[in-house]
Amino acid sequence: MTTIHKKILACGRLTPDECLALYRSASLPELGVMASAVRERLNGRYVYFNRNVHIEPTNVCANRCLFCSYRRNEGQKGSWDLSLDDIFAIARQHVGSDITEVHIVGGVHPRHTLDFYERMVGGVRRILPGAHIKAFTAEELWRMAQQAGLPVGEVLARLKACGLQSIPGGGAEILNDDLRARICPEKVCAQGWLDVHRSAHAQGIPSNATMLYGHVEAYEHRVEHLQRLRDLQDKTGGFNAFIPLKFFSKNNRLSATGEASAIEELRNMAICRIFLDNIPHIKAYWPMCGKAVAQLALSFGADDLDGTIDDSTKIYAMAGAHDKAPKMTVRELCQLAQQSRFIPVERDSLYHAIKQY
Ligand code: V47
Repeated sequence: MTTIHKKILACGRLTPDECLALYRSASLPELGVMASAVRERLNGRYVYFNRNVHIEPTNVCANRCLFCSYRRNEGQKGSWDLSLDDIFAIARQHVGSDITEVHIVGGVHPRHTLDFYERMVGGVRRILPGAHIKAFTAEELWRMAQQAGLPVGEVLARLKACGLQSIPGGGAEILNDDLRARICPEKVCAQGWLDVHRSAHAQGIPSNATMLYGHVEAYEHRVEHLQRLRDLQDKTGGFNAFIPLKFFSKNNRLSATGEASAIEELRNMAICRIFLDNIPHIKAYWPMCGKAVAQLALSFGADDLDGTIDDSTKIYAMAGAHDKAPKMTVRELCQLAQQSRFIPVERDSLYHAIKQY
């Protein structure tokens, strides 16, 4: 047994150098054993999922991230830009359904004002009063604040008053400014992304964190990213889940870099679980990684499968993900967990158990 393995079994915390050593040399089976030990300590044999839908108001975006296959200019072929009425019509389609979460995320629209987003959240809240609203990445929130000339804390407070309950983990990409300058030059800087989350946590708004990997970053960048998240989580405790997002290479300006293998996806999942010992849940986001890898990921540290989705997100299909119309029934989600001898649990957005299967 290696020193790192012994440390993990003794509930020790990995240093960044140890994390880098795992990325460089640990084998997949070794990582599976170590990540499963951490996973079992934190989440037992449970696999969480929820009943959710996404609303993607627009893919018109002021940013031009090199990895993005989704963004369009205003009026460009393939763009969409929903009005508030369009958005409310989508929300109304779910009245009387069993969904418990609406995830709202889209492009950074060049012209919309904070008032538009307040009316959006308030309207969805009135139409679906029982659903949790998880909305707007740190990038979108930072832009709203810039556009309104307000501190981001005030933007968050105003959206919270309208019904915002948590924020998703997007826009993090890799939390290193040199790399951000190369792949997403217009986006908020690494510290800015963290500050939006810190501000949300201070107001009792929990959030998630992602990492977009498998493009031009080095293992050192991934370690720095994880370290910065772990440091913030030590201070606030506001992150519920971490979601590694493998870069998909179709229809974007980083296509030439190729894509990480399934082995690398599982290795990365395991290392994230091991290193982020203070973030309770690791999500295998199946519309991105596919159902088969998501199922395997449960044996490499993941304990959460996101949700039913119901064909409501396009971002990964546009970048080349296999599932062009992602949806899963509760029965299918339960089967993924049970076939791997885990116990499926339907959760709410804050990870309270609703029903164990
Ligand atoms: O920030 C963009 C990523 C993210 C590509 O919080 C790409 O529960 C792969 O953050 N290949 C948005 N990834 C999605 C997101 C998310 C998804 C699911 C659950 C949650 C949550 C959050 O998608 C972006 C970016 O990192 N992304 N383009 C691409 N070509």
